[in-house]
Amino acid sequence: MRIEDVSSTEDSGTLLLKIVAARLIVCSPGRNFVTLRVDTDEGVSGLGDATLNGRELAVASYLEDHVIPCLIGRNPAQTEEVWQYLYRGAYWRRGPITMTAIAAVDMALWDIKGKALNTPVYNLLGGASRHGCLVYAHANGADIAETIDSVQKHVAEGYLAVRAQAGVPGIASSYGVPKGGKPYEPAERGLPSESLWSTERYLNFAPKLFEELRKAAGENLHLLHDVHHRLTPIEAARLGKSLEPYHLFWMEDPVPAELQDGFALIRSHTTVPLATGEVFNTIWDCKELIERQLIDYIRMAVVHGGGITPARKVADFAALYHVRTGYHGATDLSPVTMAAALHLGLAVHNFGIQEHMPHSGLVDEVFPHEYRFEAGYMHPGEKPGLGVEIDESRAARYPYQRAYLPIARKLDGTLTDW
Ligand code: GCO
Ligand code: MG
Repeated sequence: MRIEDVSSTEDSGTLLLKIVAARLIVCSPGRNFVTLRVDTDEGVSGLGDATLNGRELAVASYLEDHVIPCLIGRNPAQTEEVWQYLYRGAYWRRGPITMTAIAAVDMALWDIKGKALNTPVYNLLGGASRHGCLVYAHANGADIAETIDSVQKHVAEGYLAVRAQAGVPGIASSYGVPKGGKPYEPAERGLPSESLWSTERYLNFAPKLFEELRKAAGENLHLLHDVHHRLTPIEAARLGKSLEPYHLFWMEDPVPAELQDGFALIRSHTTVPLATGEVFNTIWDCKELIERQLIDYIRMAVVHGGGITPARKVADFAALYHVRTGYHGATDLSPVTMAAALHLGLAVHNFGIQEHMPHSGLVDEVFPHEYRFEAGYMHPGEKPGLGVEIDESRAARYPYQRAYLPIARKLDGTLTDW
């Protein structure tokens, strides 16, 4: 094979497919999703999620204007080659827009590869290492009593792990708490809404919440909590210590993760397991955290971390350092990402847990899928590829609507991390 033949369809074994078209489906069945569909000359097509909450059209343009023209004629079986072409070949690399766009292509190509070989994607990643992926649900409430009710409701549905968030007394709208009895959904149409934050009130309240939750839920339920990047390292250390008696499964995003030495400070004070990475995009955002064993779970999602190809490598790297996976799975990640995460989670040895915030019935109708929940675990299903389709005529009924995540301010008006 000559060097110039590497990107051609020749010489690549039995899979001689060619990409003949790729296009985007942007829809808003309650919330926005950007989906890439890649078609091949053999009639096999694949789907990839390209949704970046609140910045959807930037990724859509990156794909439409810059990536799709480069895909035509390529062999979709060459997942590694195409990934390197889009990552290295752009010269400008990393960042959420770029990596979400590359992830969409990568997912779609794995989907095609699975369908062409007539096997679910997890078989291409090493095969099943477990019977299902342990998932955690979201329990929210305006106060402790409501949160306990919500946890118990999820336990009754079969969940073995639950993330608990509650309204902080004296703060009008706390992170993770639903408004007006609706399920929690952070993105809102119109301009960004504003919420308030007080570290002092939160730090006084959070241990009481988990003390009551442990009493109500017993010792065996896995309890998780998301701090959503709001503390300084020493504040997070205090929170971690105060939560130790309630043995959380993890404390998530205690601090913004730009200054990663902060995690060393937290670690030196508390044994609460730490999870971070939902806003990361490449291994370079988490290499040090993993290598220095400063975290226990890596949350970088398939969709925002460049796809299945790099996520598999990050998981294998993390395994060397006793770090397990705990992928982001909020409702702003489409069912295509949920499926990709489950295929990967079923296969890698160091799977930890998967976030499961179920999509609305409307979203499930637009994206019919094979994955299923049973008794605390999820399974990606046995259908070849990723096992997710898109009903384009339904999707067309829900056109894109601009939406933003909220912003947060301290009680004196200072802008802070949401
Ligand atoms: C989580 C997340 C979400 C994010 C949301 C942003 O742990 O599920 O923190 O609630 O805020 O995905 O788009
Ligand atoms: Mg989070």
